[in-house]
Amino acid sequence: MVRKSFLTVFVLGLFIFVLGAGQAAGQVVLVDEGFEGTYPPPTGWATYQTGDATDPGFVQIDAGTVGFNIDPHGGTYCVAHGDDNLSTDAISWLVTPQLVISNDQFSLHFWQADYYQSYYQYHGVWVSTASGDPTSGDFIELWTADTVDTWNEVTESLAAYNGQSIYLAFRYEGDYMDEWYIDDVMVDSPVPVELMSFSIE
Ligand SMILES: [Ca+2]
Ligand SMILES: [Ca+2]
Ligand SMILES: [Ca+2]
Repeated sequence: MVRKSFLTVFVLGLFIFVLGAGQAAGQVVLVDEGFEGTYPPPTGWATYQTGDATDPGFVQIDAGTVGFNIDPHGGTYCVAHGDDNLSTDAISWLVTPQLVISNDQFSLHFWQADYYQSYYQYHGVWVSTASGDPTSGDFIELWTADTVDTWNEVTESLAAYNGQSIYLAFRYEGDYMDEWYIDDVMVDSPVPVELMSFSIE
């Protein structure tokens, strides 16, 4: 029994050592965007408005921006779509740079909140394996949900896109509907694939 306990501790220690070393070496961060830099939009990102012609689209705001009601989640700035009173529905896109998804552990994480929260019409994240321009018609819906007026994190697996190059896009729709706030967007693969099947005998 003594020998077995020793072996267990030794193997467990080795496992933790390998896992610790592996995480540092294996993490891949494709997007880490807090919208603190110049806008519009961050380098490699793009915005599109495919609905009402006067839609201002996603804008960068801080805690003092007139007409907005939620402070950024991290840092000084975030992006938001306002409750603009237009003639027809806004259809607004905030598109990431092209991302190479090289294993099945990648996921999207972002923080979100809304204001005038009972006026929800549509918030979504769309994905394209072809063009990053929404007018090409290549984007399909990856995620959609209403939210609340306190910051909350969304995590969505990108495992289905392993081996592909993709664009992700935040999509807002509405005419004098809610305000949608987005901050601290990450696309990463925190754990290398080869360690996921490691087991202790
Ligand atoms: Ca920020
Ligand atoms: Ca209107
Ligand atoms: Ca809501």
